[in-house]
Amino acid sequence: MRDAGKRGGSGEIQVGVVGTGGMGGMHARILHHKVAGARVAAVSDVDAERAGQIAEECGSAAVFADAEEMIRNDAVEAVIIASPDTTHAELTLECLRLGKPVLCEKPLATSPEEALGVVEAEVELGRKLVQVGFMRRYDPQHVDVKNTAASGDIGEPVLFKGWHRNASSPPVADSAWVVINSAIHDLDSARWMLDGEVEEVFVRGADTTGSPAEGEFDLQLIQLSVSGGRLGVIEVYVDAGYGYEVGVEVVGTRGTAYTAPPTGAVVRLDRAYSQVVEDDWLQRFETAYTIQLQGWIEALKDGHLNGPDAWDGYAALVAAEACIASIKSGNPEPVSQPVRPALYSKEAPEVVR
Ligand code: ISE
Repeated sequence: MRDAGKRGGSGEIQVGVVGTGGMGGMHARILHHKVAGARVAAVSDVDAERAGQIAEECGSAAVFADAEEMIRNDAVEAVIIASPDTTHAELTLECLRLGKPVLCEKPLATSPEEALGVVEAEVELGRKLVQVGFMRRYDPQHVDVKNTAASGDIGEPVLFKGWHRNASSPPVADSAWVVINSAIHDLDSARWMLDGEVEEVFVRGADTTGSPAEGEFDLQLIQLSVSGGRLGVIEVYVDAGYGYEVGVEVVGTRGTAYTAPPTGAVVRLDRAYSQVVEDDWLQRFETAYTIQLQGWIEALKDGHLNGPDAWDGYAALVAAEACIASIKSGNPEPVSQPVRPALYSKEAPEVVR
């Protein structure tokens, strides 16, 4: 392990990144190349070679094989967690035990019970240190739709529509994975766009490939009832083949607002119109990841977190669990409405110091 350096001497926030795969590598690179006011002080990964490469590329950051050891290092002031989903809650709890701010990739945990443990630890601490990586909330098109819906210009928002397609899914992708790893974003988008809570879900699915997980739904249609008598519908399809695409529409009582991906130029050539479809989320949401990270660093300097918090991570998982129950039962399933602790009330100051 190389020394992680002196704590905060430069005025830059010293960040440790857990996980240097596609997601963690991207966070580290963005932080190093594009974000002001922070430095990649350390990275950790069980894959020493991959960690070493990212560390070199990001200004000779220290390399740790063990994530908790890196988090505990005095030189690390704030943490980004981008390791496998099953590690998120425990590592976030470790950050809370040490009083270090943490940006945890979604999902915050792999079950609502585990996420509630994080919420309770933060409530016990009495200050917010956790932000969850629901980066759609920083995508300029999504933000435009949200602001239009909130402005009242399209009337009362009454319906959320989301579509979400991955080119392909990994071998572990069973029906529950599709909900917890992919649809979790759309459940968050529905809550955010309609500024409400999911009250009931009804999921139907199809198995479009027959493999690798036969009988598991890689295409799911999720219907939502949202507080205030609003509705939602989400299509999530993780084996769409042609590329990666995510979009949302909010239907209001006077008009609608929607994102228009893909984002590149429309090309006319050889008697055809065409537009490139992105490969994956790293391409499609690179701008959103950058805005998210810059905003997080500024919020830490300011002492006020303003992004999606542990409560949002928990609420999305409560809805996700109901989706999984609906897949199993074939029926609509209620989402037990959680009572929001005062720390997460919209009026509460979001202090990290
Ligand atoms: C992936 O893990 C992500 O977080 C992407 O944003 C999401 O669109 C994709 O479906 C997930 O598998």
